[in-house]
Amino acid sequence: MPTSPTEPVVSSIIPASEDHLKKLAAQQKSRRKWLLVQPKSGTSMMVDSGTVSMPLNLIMVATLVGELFDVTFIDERLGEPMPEDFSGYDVIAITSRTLNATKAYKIGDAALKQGKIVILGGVHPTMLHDEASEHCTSVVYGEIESIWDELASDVLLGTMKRVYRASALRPMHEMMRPDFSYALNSKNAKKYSALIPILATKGCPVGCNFCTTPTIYGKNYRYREMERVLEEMRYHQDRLGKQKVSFSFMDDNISFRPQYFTTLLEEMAKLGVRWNANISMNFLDKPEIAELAGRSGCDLLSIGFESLNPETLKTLHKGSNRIGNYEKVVGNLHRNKIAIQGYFMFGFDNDTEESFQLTYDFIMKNQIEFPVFSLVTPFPGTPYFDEMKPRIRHFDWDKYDTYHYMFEPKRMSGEKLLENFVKLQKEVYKGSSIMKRMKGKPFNWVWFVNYAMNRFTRKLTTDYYY
Ligand code: B12
Ligand code: SF4
Repeated sequence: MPTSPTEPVVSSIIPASEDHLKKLAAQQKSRRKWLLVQPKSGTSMMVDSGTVSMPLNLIMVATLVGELFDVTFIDERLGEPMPEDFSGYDVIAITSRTLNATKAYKIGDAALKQGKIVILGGVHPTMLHDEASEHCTSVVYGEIESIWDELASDVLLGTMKRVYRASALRPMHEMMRPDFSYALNSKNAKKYSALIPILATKGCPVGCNFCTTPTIYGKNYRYREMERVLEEMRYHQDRLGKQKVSFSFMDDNISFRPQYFTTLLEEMAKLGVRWNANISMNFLDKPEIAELAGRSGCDLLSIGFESLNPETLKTLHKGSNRIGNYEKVVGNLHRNKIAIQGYFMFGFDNDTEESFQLTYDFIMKNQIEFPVFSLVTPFPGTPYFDEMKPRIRHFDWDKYDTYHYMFEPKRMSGEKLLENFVKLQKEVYKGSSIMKRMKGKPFNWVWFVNYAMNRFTRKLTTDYYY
């Protein structure tokens, strides 16, 4: 059972200066050794298999840690084995989302038994720090950058606290360029997607009730100095010796500040890069924005349409989505050759069989290139989780991957929900539907995704989702 979040210990110490930390580290007999771990989840679905994206979160942790300590980086998703013996390390630091929390805890337990300092960070330990504390020495609440000085100083002095939580977030313009060598030096680095993860902004004030971002960062929206983002892009162009480098923005909602966003696009157009991002649709109904996005090298935008049911949208508090705008947004993007990864969720209390038909019709009519279907999943720490807790069928974190049946909706049985869910996916990804949806689209990786989804959905049954 999950524990509910309680007020954590707020870090109050005066932060040590960078110079002071460097001196402290230099005084130690040998540099402390950190093992940074990206665990693989236990889910049976296609989440951590095949090509995976480079884990920007852990790369950013490594970039900071590497300034003072020796770093070994293990990404289990690449098939890199976890050592059973941790004697070569002083600190084991693990990143975790809900879907790999069980695995993260197992590694934490093993390292604690061997007397190591274990640090857990990422969305899940942040949301459930009481639960996470049972499997580590310290939990880091939210981003590492805002508490790094204190954490580093405590590791050096051996005075670890149970929870590190910044009383104020650091301005994001100070963010260093992530050092990708930690990921790229792996002998299995070929399994990483060629897209380079990049971050321009953090936070999202929209406040959807199922999302962890507003809980962790509140209504806060921060952004980096534009020149730093562009400098990072130029760095990768130089490193790879080509102009057309593809970037994937990891921002929660990159377009929230229109002025910043449009200036960034104008600058990217000059650089000649390619890019994709998560975006909320609030101002994509303006044709000139879609035109600018296309001109700036955008290949694909990931949009959470969530539902075609207006009642459901109301319950999500997703004010940026207006069903009346959906077709306009899609048309604007398609006219500018931008493909759409459309996210659709099912299993809401207002869902009926008609919701599936409406979604199917919308996808087919509007030729959505890459539809992603998920089952609504209340993530711990969100208002939605608190609301749904009495009705949730299990607290098996391996199944919190948005592809498992979580609770029975009010207007249809669980069985009917899953039958329709499977049928919709098979229909959308059958050969003839792919040909209709992809007619006239450029031949690129989106076709391969459709092909892989066709193979996957052919064997799909409702059993996958229990
Ligand atoms: C971009 C993104 C994606 C991308 C890339 C993911 C990737 N490989 O990193 C894509 C589209 C592939 C994706 C997929 C999915 N995602 Co996603 N995604 C995000 C998003 C918007 C940003 C993540 C990010 O990289 N941020 C930038 C980095 C730098 O920040 P960060 O991750 O917060 O890391 C900082 C801190 O957490 C901390 N930290 C992190 N780890 C550690 C470790 C230690 C030791 C320390 C000290 C600190 C620390 O310091 C870091 C640096 O500042 C988040 C929302 C969010 N804000 O977290 C959702 C989010 C992580 N995704 C989510 C989900 C549900 C999914 C999917 C299951 C969706 C799906 N149906 O396919 C999959 C699962 C993929 C997987 N295997 O994990 C949920 C997870 C909820 C949860 N409780 O686990 C989130 C939180 C959104 C939400 N609904 O609330 N996602
Ligand atoms: S718009 Fe996206 S990032 Fe913002 S609160 Fe909603 S789900 Fe989270």
